[in-house]
Amino acid sequence: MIWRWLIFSNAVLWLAIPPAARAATVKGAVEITNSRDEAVRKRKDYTGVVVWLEATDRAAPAPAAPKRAQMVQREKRFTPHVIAVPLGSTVDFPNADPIFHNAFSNFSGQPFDVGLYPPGSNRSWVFKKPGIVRVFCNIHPTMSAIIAVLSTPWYVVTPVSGKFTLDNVPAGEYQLRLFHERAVPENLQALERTIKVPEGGVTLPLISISETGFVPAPHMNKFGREYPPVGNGDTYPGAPK
Ligand SMILES: [Cu+2]
Repeated sequence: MIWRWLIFSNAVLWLAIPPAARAATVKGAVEITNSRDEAVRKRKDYTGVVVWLEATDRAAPAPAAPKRAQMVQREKRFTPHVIAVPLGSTVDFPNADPIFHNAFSNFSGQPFDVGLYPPGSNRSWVFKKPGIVRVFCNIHPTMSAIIAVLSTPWYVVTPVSGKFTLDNVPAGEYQLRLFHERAVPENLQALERTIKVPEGGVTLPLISISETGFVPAPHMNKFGREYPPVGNGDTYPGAPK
């Protein structure tokens, strides 16, 4: 009898919730193909793909509340390498290295420059424009990272497995959007699609992202010039002589 009562009471609760508030779960997975990246080829490392949904059958809802995120600089790397944050969020760039760094971006997403700063200190930036921000260091040409600034509440960055879950998605119609730093824009656009999310949620078919056509290109420093030759790259205050 108890189980019958439980089913009945849960059903009553379910019916008491207005349809728009019955948020569903969207599950899916990405794989990365045609990659020259060793981690992808050898370990099937599908980390760092940004997946997000934009409502298409109603007015866009407010983005998630701005948050404080962190991108640490350690061993001349930005960690995590890819983050996604709601519009208006603050990103800290703590310098955990014994050397100076200078995070900046001069790409179209949102140019910023936190300036040169010493070991053990932090600089922050508030990201007020939605888009993909490509982050570099003005001292070290090999350092790069991605910050996806999103104006939608439904977004995720894939873990190594490539599997993702988007929670609290109200039933409706959405544009599925993707970003992967080693996929050319045409390949990503071809994968974007309209999806219907029913009240019971949905599991999407595998999303296969090809890196075909991707050519790693050197970027300029924040002054729009080439980095000094290797060996002279650490010409910052306090650099070893
Ligand atoms: Cu650096």
